[in-house]
Amino acid sequence: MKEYTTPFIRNIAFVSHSSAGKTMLAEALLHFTGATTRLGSIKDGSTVSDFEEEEIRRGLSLSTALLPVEYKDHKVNILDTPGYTDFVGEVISALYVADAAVVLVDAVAGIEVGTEVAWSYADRFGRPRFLLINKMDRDNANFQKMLTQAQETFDARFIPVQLPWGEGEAFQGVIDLLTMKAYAGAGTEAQDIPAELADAAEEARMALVEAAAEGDDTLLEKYLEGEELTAEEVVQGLKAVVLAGDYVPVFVAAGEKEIGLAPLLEAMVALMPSPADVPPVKAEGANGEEVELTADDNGPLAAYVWKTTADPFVGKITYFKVISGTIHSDTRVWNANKGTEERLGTLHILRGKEQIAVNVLHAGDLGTVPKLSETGTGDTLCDKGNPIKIPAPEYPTALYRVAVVPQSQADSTKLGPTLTRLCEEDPTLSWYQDGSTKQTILQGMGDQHIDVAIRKAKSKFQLNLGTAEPKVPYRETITKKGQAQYRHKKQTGGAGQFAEVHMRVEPNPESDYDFTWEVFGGAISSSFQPSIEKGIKGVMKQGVIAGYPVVNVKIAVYDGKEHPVDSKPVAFEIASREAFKLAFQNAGPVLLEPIYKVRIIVPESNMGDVLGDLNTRRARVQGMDTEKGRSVITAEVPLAEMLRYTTDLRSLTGGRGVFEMEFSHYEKVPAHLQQEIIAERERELQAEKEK
Ligand SMILES: Nc1nc2c(ncn2[C@@H]2O[C@H](COP(=O)(O)OP(=O)(O)O)[C@@H](O)[C@H]2O)c(=O)[nH]1
Ligand SMILES: [Mg+2]
Repeated sequence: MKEYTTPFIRNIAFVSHSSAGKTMLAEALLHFTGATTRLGSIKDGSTVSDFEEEEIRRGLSLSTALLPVEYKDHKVNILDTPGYTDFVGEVISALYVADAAVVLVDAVAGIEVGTEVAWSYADRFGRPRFLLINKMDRDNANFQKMLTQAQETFDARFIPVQLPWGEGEAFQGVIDLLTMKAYAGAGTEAQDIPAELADAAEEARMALVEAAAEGDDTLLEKYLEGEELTAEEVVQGLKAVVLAGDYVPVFVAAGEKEIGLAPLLEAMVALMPSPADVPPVKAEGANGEEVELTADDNGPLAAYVWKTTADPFVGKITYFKVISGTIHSDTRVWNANKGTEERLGTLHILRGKEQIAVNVLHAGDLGTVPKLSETGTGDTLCDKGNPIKIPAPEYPTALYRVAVVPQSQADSTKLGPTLTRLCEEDPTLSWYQDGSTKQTILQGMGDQHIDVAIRKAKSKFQLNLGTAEPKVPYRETITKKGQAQYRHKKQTGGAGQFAEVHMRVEPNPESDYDFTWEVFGGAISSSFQPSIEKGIKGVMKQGVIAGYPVVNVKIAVYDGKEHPVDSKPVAFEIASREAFKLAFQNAGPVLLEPIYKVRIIVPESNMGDVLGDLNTRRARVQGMDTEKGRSVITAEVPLAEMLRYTTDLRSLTGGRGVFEMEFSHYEKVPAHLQQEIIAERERELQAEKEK
């Protein structure tokens, strides 16, 4: 592949709800520009973009693919993202390194939840964007209806740059308002606009020119004085309003039918920013000072790692964007986040899974490098003499958890390292060992997300995992003062054991554990204090009433008895364990449960159902707000009621609801539920005994 310098590079993310045709459009663009000789299909699993085993199996993009399209001396790096909301992490990473986005809308299905999610992240990162009404060949495709829907849904001004030439079965090309020409099929040849569309085109052209004039004061003056703007001036003005986010230009296409490709590519090259056209990236310099980076070959080297994949067959691949400077094959770079040097081998440009070796990548370009051992997603590669850290974007917190269970002894050994490797690839996937429930928890954005991760563990790392319901990490504490004493005595035959401990416990909101020694007059030698504390801490870990860790207690040992010969540390440990359990039982023990702050966004028409459902989940609704047909509900809900909410909300709203949640605090479990949990624990203990 040719070497491309900054002005000739475009980094463009294709984003939308699943199935709007992103992958097929990218496939069509590759085919049209001669990168491939044959148009792949989703049905056959033969697209360049969806090459992973799981993607082919599901007919669905699961991760972002890089697809460089070469057109008229330019390289358009398409980032084809997944649309299914479980994989939103991939969309976030892609939009973070893209300089612009094409938001696709299915011309029949219209704007869907995935479209809105992608739109909101494009807003967050300030990405200029196109709206593309795609699949215009479908029966009942309706350009005007989609345009109106976009205007009603999004807070933006839309300006058509193209009109469809026919709709549905009659869709045969695009009317381009920049050139005022019609383009049939893929659109390599300009022809006159058909007479029946001429008036509509004239009218739309006027609106377009007016929007373009806003891009520049001198243009606006010229326009207001009634002078014609030249074709270059219209493009220049339009590029300015697009970059500023003042307008979202609207296009039409049918990727699978290869209609509208050339005019779209022309527009991407002409109207979308090169990496040098966008605002500088704010990063952190060697002494924590802020540095601003622009896509300049002569700037300091700063390459941001936005994705890594670890495949046992292909090895590790690090995806980066050269934010500033140039990067060369076979050199050494400094990983500023890890504080370590990495040796770069051959740099690559990726096209789907194909790796194309290159010697150099210029500022703004996207590339990959194999086998970096220390570098992970979110790191910055730079010069050792000029360390720079580019901040990573924020990813949503987990919404869905499962407990994973290794299927064999061999799987047990591999569990930790494999989960760690899987999670390194994906900032929205994480795992931990829950100390209180003794489960290994894998958490992510939804059931499909977790399902894919578990399948990957099996196919790539030969790790077989079963799943189980995750238990809620309850905690135990007390509500009032309580005391007890316990005598441990074993003095028949051989060496005897003797210890007696008197203990008081009380609630302690300040900290989990507080111990005081109030034994006076030598009733217990203070040398036994460590054993007594050890006994208490052991019980606190295991729990007293339902097997969950004990928190927020203040303990005082105020009296006891010892025996000159038979008192030993172990005897005091046992006595203190039992004394603590008894005192705890006397102190109004309760279970605490984690409460999460939840924010739910649903169509207004689903609001009643969603609120009704929240009522059955012991939720405390804290706010409701409706804007542009969408309702936002905020509530505090016990985690126990949220374990399968991703699936439940999907079915409540026909897939049109989204939510986010984060841990807030622990709260007392209602008494009747507490009884159930304790009973469940007793059944478990019984079952363990019988084993
Ligand atoms: N009628 C029609 N169908 C299309 C078009 N583009 C894609 N499709 C079909 O829509 C489905 C989803 O396409 P895909 O490219 O995977 O969508 P993505 O999820 O946005 O990547 C597939 O069955 C495609 O064959 C198009 O231009 N017209
Ligand atoms: Mg796709």
